[in-house]
Amino acid sequence: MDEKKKAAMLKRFLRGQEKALDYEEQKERKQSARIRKSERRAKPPRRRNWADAEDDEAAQEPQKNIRNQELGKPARTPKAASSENLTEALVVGLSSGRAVIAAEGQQISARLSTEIIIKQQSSIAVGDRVLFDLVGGQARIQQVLQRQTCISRPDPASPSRERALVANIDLAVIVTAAKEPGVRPGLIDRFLIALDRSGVEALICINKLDLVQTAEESQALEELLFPYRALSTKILLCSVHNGQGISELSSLTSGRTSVFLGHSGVGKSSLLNAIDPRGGRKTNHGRAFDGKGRHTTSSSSLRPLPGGGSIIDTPGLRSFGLWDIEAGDLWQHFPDLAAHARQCRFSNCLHSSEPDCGVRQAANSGALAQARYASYLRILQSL
Ligand SMILES: Nc1nc2c(ncn2[C@@H]2O[C@H](COP(=O)(O)OP(=O)(O)OP(=O)(O)O)[C@@H](O)[C@H]2O)c(=O)[nH]1
Ligand SMILES: [Mg+2]
Ligand SMILES: [Zn+2]
Repeated sequence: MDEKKKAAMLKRFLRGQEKALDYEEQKERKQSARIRKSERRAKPPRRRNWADAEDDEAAQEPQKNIRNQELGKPARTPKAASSENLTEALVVGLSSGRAVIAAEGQQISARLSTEIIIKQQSSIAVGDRVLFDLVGGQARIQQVLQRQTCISRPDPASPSRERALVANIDLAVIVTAAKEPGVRPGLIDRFLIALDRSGVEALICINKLDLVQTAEESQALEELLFPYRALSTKILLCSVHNGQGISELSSLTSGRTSVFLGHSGVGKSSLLNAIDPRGGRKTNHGRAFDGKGRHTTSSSSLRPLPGGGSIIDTPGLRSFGLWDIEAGDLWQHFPDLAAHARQCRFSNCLHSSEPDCGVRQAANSGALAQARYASYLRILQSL
């Protein structure tokens, strides 16, 4: 689609949305747009690097990870509003200018304050704890409370802007399917780097194990997973269809806030339905010609689990690029690779073409999995 068509589509979409907003919201939108425009003029675009070419389709959704030390900052400057009128709530869903929040056992739709709207994609995410007040009988979110953890990425439509994916997560379940569409190690590696940087525990969940039927298929899967078995990250083999691994997944997520991440069609919503007795999440079969998903889940949503904790379903990611990571830091997020870095001649070795590189030697001798080293080099090149 050419730029002209895209712009016209966007205009039509925005016009449709505007009609749906009441007068006050329109005023807020216009004000935010003005401020955003002036911000864009003032700020140079941030550095980014694009997704692994191995990842499918558009490779258009780079990810920004917030470092642990940055997580201590509040998502935005607290407002000077009197805290007596403010009530705490949890963001369970988000749409443009609005959030669904859970407070005192109820779910309500709330507007975002102008300040939050301006930076919506970075300042508020599903999983955030917020303070809201009631203005003219309507809930309005005034403040986002300090986050424990946050996984964010650049806005796919405007990559120089940050978009927080989820907040306050204890566990991220990286879901991939043994078949239909198949395991994507490049994506697993990117998720692992991102989660390591954001301080969120990772769990690799290989779903659709029922589709692995021959000894050859089983061996091919084990070979793919072999490098990951050496890492401290837990790997869980699951099948929604025959129940394999479901009770373990249930107990691993129980009492914690977990997010399920992965490509479309790998079975994230199906797994969530399997561990949440209330089920009800929409699922859909993949495309017949390539087994890829149909992007059935269109927005992130959080649901509490009856036994304690909560789970967040997310839309399938096309790709998972990295942003805000220095080339020189990358190897530290590959623990298997880092184990050989001490043998390198240079302390600032990037482990690519430097002489006497311990990591490259380990990959050549088989002490380090070739696939992981190749993945490291691909990501390094993209930085
Ligand atoms: N054979 C098999 N099919 C499964 C399994 N789990 C899920 N599926 C099927 O895979 C398809 C996609 O499942 P979804 O749960 O919609 O996948 P998703 O990851 O939520 O996809 P998006 O919402 O598009 O991101 C559905 O037809 C499911 O029935 C499994 O363990 N085995
Ligand atoms: Mg889904
Ligand atoms: Zn080296």
